[in-house]
Amino acid sequence: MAADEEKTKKAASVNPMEVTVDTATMKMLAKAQAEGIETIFDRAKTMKPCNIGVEGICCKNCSQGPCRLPLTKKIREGVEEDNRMGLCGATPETIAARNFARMVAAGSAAHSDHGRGVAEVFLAAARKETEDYTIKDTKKLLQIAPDFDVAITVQEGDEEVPRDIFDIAEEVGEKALGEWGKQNGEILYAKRAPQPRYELWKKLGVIPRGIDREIVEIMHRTHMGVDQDYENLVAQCTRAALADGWAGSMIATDLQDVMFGTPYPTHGQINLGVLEQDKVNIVVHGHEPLLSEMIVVAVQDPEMIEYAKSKGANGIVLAGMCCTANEILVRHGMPIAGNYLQQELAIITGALEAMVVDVQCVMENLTNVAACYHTKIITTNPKAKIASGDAIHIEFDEHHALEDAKRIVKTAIDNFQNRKSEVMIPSEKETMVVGFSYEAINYHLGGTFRGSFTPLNENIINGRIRGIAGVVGCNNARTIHDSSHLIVVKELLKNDVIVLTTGCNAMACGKAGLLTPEAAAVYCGPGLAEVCETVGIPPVLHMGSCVDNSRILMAATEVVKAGGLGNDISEVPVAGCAPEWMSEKAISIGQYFVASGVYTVFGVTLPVTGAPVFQNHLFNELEDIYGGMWDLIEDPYEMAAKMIAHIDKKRQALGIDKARERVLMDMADRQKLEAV
Ligand code: BF8
Ligand code: SF4
Repeated sequence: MAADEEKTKKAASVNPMEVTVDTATMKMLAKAQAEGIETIFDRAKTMKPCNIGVEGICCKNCSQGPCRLPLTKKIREGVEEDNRMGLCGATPETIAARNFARMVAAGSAAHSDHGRGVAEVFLAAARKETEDYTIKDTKKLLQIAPDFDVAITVQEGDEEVPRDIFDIAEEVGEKALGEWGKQNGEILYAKRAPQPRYELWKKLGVIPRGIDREIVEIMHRTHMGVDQDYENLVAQCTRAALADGWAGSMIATDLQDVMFGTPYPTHGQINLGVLEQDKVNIVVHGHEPLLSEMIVVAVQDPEMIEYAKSKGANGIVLAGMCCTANEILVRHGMPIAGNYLQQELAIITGALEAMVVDVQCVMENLTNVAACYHTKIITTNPKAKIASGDAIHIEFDEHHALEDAKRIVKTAIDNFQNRKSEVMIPSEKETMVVGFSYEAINYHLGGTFRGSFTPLNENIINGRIRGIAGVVGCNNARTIHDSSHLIVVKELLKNDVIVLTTGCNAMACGKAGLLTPEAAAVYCGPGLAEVCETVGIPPVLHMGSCVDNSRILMAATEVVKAGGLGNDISEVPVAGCAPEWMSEKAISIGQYFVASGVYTVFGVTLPVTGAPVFQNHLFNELEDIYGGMWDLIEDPYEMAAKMIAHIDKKRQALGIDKARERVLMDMADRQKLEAV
């Protein structure tokens, strides 16, 4: 009893209004507190992070440590010399760089291992070893085949005829899978980058040889007593990160598109209000669409719907959580229940029959919360089981994928009659238009006859659009849920910067109504509003999940190719940010954006601040090397301002800054003018 009371007391300690800007989340936190359920929001208040770890200067790479090297005020101010070192002599620079590199390795591994799984299933589909997956988007297959040096025609006598689609797919699958184990040479997609970028990487010797090799090499180099030169470590970070963005993630995106369809604009709904009281509710949570694609099919099976009715339910709702949600949203318009910090809250509605999880961003606490309700947590991936609580494991195998999916759906239906606590589903749900792959942007902006990025470039050159921002990344319990995401995006829109989004930022934008064409008139400066209204697009373009950040790389490349905005990504008026990042994947993404020439700002904290020389390398020196660099800015207004300043710097270098001045002024200026 005393323990229960303690739990309730702890749970009551956080004020829902102070930790999120999302009203559905506030309501569910209030319900959690009333029912004595502790969530991540509560623990973020009661459990403080370690100051030394936050700054990146704790080394535990051997058992002589952990060696902790706090940065004192005197050292920071230059009053005292910085002669901090670990037992072995490792400097703060070495320690922070090694820690940073290991985050890149983990992030790149997570995305790339996802890609490997996709490539394996793709190959099984190409070889017709599975009935459940097939080659859906042949156009995209033909488009990517040349990048793998795969012929799309064959010689028949004197004639060159189209090659069998499944033969092409099999060779593409084999070549793609080969990218992981390659020991020498270059990843094949490196050549997709603008020519000068490719040449720069080649000159610097940072083109990844093979995906696995670069990740393993980070683990070797960061072992005790190996690479003790932070610049050399950062070069290896680049190799592993490029192996993520331009290989592991990009292959995942492409092969998923070929198997499940390239996203084109579609409608969707988002927030906890998508769950329905009288229906069986299933949430798929995690990252790989292989299983969720099958569950999408399973829940539409008339037999399953009948079965749900036989149990007293009015049908089945399938909703997504985290990036799995983005995957099934952009391809099928399936609803999203919420982003990362809402995963526990979906269970707290009391209306969730099953949460089906695979890999990444799945909180272990889900099982503790589920124990207070009837919800079944179902793990599906042999790499990702949960020891806490009563998770059930239904392993997913691509050879009988649909059968597995039906078993999972049936388990959820069987659980419908077990609801015990009071059900409370918040009413919040927003509609949105999503699915802007770069192919879709091409088509939308280019008009009916021929797709092209030229109109986008023209509008950037004439100043209606000031520049492009990629706003991506997670939620983080150390900062107000969704708040920084929305402030940064709204500031950018107000200043005529078009926003490309993925991951949990995309969901924050969706919940706030920013992913609708109507949002343009409300939030954008006049130039951007005019373009969005003419073309009929939202000012924030949802491009998919976190592996789909590769789509942003390709969109930036298309902008370069369309001409008029420089010869390389680093010359385009573009900036990126992750205002509420938390995952190691974000660090890998940040590094591949920087190495691709993009100014990239992170919010919250960055574990480099305890090593000023290393930090300076990332924040300043990298600009001379790659044309892109890191930054850390906690305040979202300042973050947007610095991104805009960078965009303006690029406009000036291109000589198009004058055009902009003639065309318009920003909202703040107009308000000032009106005030006068
Ligand atoms: O890959 S944005 S919290 S869900 S890591 Fe995770 Fe971060 Fe969300 Fe998707 Ni991406
Ligand atoms: Fe300490 Fe060096 Fe061991 Fe790190 S590697 S824990 S700095 S002795």
